[in-house]
Amino acid sequence: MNQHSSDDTVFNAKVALILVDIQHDFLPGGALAVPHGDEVVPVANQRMPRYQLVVATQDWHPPDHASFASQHSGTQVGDVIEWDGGPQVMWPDHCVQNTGGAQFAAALQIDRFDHIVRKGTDRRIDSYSGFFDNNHRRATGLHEYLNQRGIEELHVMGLATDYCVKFTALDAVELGYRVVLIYEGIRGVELQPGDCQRAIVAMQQHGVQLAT
Ligand code: VGL
Ligand code: ZN
Repeated sequence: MNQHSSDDTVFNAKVALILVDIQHDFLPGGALAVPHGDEVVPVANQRMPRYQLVVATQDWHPPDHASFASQHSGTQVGDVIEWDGGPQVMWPDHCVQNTGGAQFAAALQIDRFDHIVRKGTDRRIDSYSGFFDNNHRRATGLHEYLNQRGIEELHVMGLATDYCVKFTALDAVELGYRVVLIYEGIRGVELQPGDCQRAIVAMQQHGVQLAT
């Protein structure tokens, strides 16, 4: 009856939805479980039909990835080491290529994805952002993909607020996109209390808009 309520507005062709790392290992029970991470899945499913372009990022690490504590003797999960010229958080083995943990959440309607960007594939360097590795040396190709399709605005949601969502949104702003964070669709790791709140403030300070 009410076909034009704001809830089911379809955004114009210059707006894309970016779903960040909604994968098994980041859901409760996964290797790097984000508390309440599963709650973003219905939000993503509900939102996808409203966009003409949907892109998902997928953390996709080799088994010996340098972000894994298992690769650095004497380190524990949560430690921060100096690695390749920058700080690197030590994570549990997660999102290993071609394992179940790297798959998208089972309930996620992946048939609605237009494109998937895999990141963190080089063992030597981590890649929180969907656009660049953590040292901004190599691009993933996401910017070119969006650019070729005339995308000017990105609506970002997924996991985790304080890592991959944050760095994807910050890079997007820097690349010139208008960026909107879908608040109900993000959850964070919160290694330190307040990390998620600080991440949201940092994003806002860099020009990310918050959609609640
Ligand atoms: C992520 C830590 C390590 C994320 C990925 O998706 O936020 N966090 N790898
Ligand atoms: Zn990772």
